[in-house]
Amino acid sequence: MPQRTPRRTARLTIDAYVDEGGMLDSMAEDVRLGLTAEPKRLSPKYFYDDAGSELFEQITCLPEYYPTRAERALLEEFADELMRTVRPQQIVELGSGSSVKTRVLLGVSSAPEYLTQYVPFDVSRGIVEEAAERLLPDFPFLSIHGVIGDFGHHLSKIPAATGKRLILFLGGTIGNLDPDERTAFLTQVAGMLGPEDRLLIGLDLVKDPATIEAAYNDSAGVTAAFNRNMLRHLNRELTANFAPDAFQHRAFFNEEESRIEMHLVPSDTQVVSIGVLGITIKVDSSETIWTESSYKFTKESLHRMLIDAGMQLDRFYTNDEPDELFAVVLTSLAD
Ligand code: AVJ
Repeated sequence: MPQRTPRRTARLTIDAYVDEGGMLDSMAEDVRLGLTAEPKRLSPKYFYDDAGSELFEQITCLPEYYPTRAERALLEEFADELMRTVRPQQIVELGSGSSVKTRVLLGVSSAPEYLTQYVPFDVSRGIVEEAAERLLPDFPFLSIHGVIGDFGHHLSKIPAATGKRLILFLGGTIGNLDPDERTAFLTQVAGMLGPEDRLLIGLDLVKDPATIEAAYNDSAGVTAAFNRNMLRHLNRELTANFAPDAFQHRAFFNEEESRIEMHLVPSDTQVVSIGVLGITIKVDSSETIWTESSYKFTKESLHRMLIDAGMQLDRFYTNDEPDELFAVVLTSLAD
């Protein structure tokens, strides 16, 4: 049963399976595990409180941060062909956020011929409700069924399709998952697909390290603020006393692992008490707190990732000019 009374109108349903209380408990446990681990780590999902989501929106508009623009250009260029190829009855979007990009797919002229349902799946109820309010008037042929949950526990709550299903996992968020997590997640998503269904993934591509590093070290310092803001989020939710300004932002491209690593580096040893956990942790000046990995793909690593999850590549869409910045890939169950 959904945690909170489902919201229902003729064309809108929202089922919520997570609530603040539950998220706080799992946050506290995640933080205890991460900050007592070696090296210290925190999950990138804790970037996204309201202030963090706002800072991320700013990041997507930065001249150095190419992924969002590159993905949008690809969706605009190939949306018609993509939708005519798949003709989905249901579109499910994992990590839907503001659903701004999704409009490009919902807006193709052929959509009313086959598309009847959009299922935004996100951990934030507010952002799903706002997105639905904006979409419903513009797409009268569509009903929206929002599911508020987290990837790890609530994918099974996604309503069944009555026809072909197209699942979207856009924005390069797949890059945040470490290889094992990625295979486990993709295998779970593969379990939601039948032979006719498709999965569309947005992923960032390996390119010259300077271009990648610039995207995470913007001259305006927005990414640095986004990184430090995680500590403000923890201070508020877990009654901690991190001094965010005592931590430097560091983001570099680890070529061997093909990932951007974002870290918070203490300018000197920090002793932090975390009230909700009743613990005090020391972040030594020689240590860092690893806050995000953002993996970049090649065609080889993409193929390997799909094969490991029992999937196959159908279409590889990438930018011509400037070349191969980002890719949107259409995939299906392996034959
Ligand atoms: C939203 C996860 C795709 O990894 O590029 C942006 C988040 N982190 N700048 C990414 C992010 C730093 C972004 N994703």
